[in-house]
Amino acid sequence: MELNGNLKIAVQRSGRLSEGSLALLRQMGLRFETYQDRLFTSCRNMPIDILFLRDDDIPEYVQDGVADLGIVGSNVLDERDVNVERLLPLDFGYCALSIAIPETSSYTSVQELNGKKIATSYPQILAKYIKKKNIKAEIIFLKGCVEIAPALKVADGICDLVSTGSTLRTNRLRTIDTVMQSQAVLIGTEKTKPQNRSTVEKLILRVQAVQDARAYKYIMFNLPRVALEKVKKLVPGCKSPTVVPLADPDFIAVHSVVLEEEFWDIVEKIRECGGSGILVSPIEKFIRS
Ligand code: PRT
Ligand code: ZN
Repeated sequence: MELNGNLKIAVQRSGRLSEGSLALLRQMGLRFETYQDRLFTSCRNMPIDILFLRDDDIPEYVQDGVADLGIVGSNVLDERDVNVERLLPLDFGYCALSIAIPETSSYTSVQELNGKKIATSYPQILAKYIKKKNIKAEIIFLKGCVEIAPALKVADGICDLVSTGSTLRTNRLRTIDTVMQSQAVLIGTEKTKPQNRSTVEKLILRVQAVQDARAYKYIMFNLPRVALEKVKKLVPGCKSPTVVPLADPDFIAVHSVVLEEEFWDIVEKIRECGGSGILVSPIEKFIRS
């Protein structure tokens, strides 16, 4: 890799976070090509290089300032003692680090693993957790295939990442406790060169714009003019809703943005106020301030 002054972003080369990471970078306006087995690529439209790494290596690369930004699961960060800045949760790569036992086990609480063996790839997180819960268990460190440890009698339970739960079911295991929830996060470092700091700040704003665009919907509807004061409070938008006159002087059109999660409640209230012809569309980018 050439040692240029370009800002560097580290993403997982091939795995569960790769697709979401590349999609986010593209939505942030970065233009680049990727090919299998490529270790890095340069953006066509910005002085930025993307490094493709094992997810486990990303925190150290960022800590050491080799990469300025990185995308990695918070589970990996919590397991390591690394000095990086957690900039933003990224709303993908969701999973839970859970403790599971054989389906046939009679245990009903994690306390019953006291004095037993738990296999995991996350020994640091697990050690802290069982200490907090006052459980003394032997932690068996396995790099992978943790789910087969109980069947092989290597451990009584496991502590592993779960997303759909199908791996647990296939291996006849059931969750008994959840240690942490995890998602992909954007990380940065104080080691970023001064000339790259403003680009890092711009990129963070772009991530927020992409996330806000996903979180909000654009909404338009017709409303009896008399209902405006009531409806203004329902759809305040950024400053206040846009109000457009209609040919019929008793009616107006109202445009605003609403949070996706509040959307249905708001629509019901708009209808109660006499709103009709409600149109909703996705937002491509949303720069709030
Ligand atoms: O090669 P590299 O080291 O980069 O990849 P990796 O194999 O170490 O990581 P990868 O791609 O498996 O996971 C990368 C990150 O994705 C993790 O650090 C988590 O932050 C996140 N993530 C989200 C997951 C899962 N969901 C997940 N389900 N990581 C792993 N799993 C595994 C889990 O360990 C278990 O084996 O998937 C299985 C369970 O999945 P379900 O769907 O059957 O419950
Ligand atoms: Zn890994």
